[in-house]
Amino acid sequence: MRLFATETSPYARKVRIVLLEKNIPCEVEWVNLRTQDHAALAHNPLGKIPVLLRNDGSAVYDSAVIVQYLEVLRPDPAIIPKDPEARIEALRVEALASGIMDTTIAWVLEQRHAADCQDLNMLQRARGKVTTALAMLQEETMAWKDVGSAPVLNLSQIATVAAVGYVDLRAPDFLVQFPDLLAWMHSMRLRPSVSATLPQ
Ligand SMILES: N[C@@H](CCC(=O)N[C@@H](CS)C(=O)NCC(=O)O)C(=O)O
Repeated sequence: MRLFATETSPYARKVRIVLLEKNIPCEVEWVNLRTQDHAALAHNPLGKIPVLLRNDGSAVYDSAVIVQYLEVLRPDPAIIPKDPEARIEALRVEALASGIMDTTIAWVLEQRHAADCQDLNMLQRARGKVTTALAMLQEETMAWKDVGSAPVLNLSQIATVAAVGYVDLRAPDFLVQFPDLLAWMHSMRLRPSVSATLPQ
């Protein structure tokens, strides 16, 4: 199997952590999204990464679908709870984390416009949404104090690491008001799947 990814994509990082936690061998091909004809385009017409190319040549995307595929491919160790209520809860946290990624990326792209062309309302709304969602993730992490040394991480924790790691990379100011979340992230760096996928 081959994963098309970039080193900074939080969606790809979520998948890379799942692969490491489940010990699934997979080649990673780094893609340059700035080029018109990057390799992932041949497998996803939307040109988005991550894309997982299976050994039979078929492609799986987006990141949430890849995670579900990997859980079916290698059910043990499980990262998604089997209990229906716990499962929905894990998928909700994954969706919250994905929303943080989407909104932070939109904020970053808007910030790249010349100062007099930026949509200040949009920037303010995006910042408000991300910080409210980060406050919710900080609450979640209160119950995850010792997961750094757990046998396996679960999807909620993996998605949280990927989302907060991206905010820390691109908009570290947003995190200043969440010292407990930052401390939790720091403690997670001891975990090999987390340290091996730190965005560069
Ligand atoms: N919902 C998708 C989002 C993937 C996504 O937006 N990836 C970004 C990189 S972080 C991308 O490929 N952007 C290039 C583009 O949109 O053309 C997922 O979860 O995989």
